[in-house]
Amino acid sequence: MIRYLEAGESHGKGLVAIIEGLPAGISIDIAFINQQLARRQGGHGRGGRMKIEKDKVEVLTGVRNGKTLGSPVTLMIHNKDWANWEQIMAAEEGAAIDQKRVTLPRPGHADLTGGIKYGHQDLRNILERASARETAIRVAVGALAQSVLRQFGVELWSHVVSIGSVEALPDYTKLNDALYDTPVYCTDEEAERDMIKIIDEAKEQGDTLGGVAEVVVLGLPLGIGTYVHYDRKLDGRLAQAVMSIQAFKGVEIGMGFQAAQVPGSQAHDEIFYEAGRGFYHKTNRCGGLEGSMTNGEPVVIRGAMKPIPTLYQPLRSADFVTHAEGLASVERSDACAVPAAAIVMQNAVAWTVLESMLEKFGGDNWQEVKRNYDSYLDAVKAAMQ
Ligand code: EPS
Repeated sequence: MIRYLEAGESHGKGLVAIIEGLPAGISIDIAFINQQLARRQGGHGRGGRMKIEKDKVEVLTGVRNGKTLGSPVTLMIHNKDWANWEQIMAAEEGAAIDQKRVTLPRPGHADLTGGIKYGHQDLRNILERASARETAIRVAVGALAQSVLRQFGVELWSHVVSIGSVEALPDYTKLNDALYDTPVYCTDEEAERDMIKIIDEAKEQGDTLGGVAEVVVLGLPLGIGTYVHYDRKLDGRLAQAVMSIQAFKGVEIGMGFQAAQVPGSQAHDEIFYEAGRGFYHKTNRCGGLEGSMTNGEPVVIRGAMKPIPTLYQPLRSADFVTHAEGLASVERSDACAVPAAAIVMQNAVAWTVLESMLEKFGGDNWQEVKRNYDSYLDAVKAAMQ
């Protein structure tokens, strides 16, 4: 029911998205979108590009006087770095095309396979689109989704649960705005100190670090998603959303992989009933999803990010054109982007949740959606009695 297409190169003019299917009359919080964009740029371990950019969204179409019109919404983020790349990245034919040519593919990046598959001689044509710069526009789209979800009373939070070998003991009472003023968006102060230390060490050695981020979705009613068909299962959709973020190699919901190691008696959430309250659980091992549907508990999802493949101390590679031995290309990189990736994940999850919400409660305008939503909540309440 809602969909979007986004485009843009890392050093091109900017990144754009066209979102289609949003009901009319939804309040759009542009300041909130910009806040999410600023958080994506943050985190200890970010590199030089973030000193150049100050990402701000421009709403080109589909919103008037703070509210959606029901027509496609177009978002744009301008790349400030474009000023330094205008000739090299120009759409027109030009002499600057061979400046900044890339021929030494980075192990772990899209460079080599992309070059062969798309038939390019200059691997810049691959890295420009494969770059994690693209996540800026995904955050803008997801932040718009978050601003809609807040009107349903749904909130999302993200935090870092590990970086390299340092694991945090999460404190869920610290999931609030103040967390994003801290260096690594981690709720465990002792782990935070160790994380900063290993990021600094990795940076000194020209190396990079990955980690695990977690997103918590609060306030979702039960019954979002469905068990009936593979492509509408919410857990499957969430996994796709997370795995499509650059450098993500794993995803877990609730206990995740740990559930595979314990007997069934320790893997499930027993059901209780109390008059007035209805059915409830005392645990949330399933991460708020049973039968691919929300069960009314917080949705908890984790994503594992591998270390960024652009290393200042480059790995061995072979030249794409001459086949000569060499070291992988490096222009600029981040020693660690896990805090930023947590924000990307939060917004990727938000879009997918909104998609499933509007599939169930959709309408042409917000009043219609809200009526559908409220009457469903009444029906759920009645079914609990
Ligand atoms: C990024 C922008 C990129 C990198 C980084 C993330 O900008 P540039 O290529 O100009 O330095 O800083 O992406 C990667 C290291 C990568 O391998 O994709 C951003 O906006 O998040």
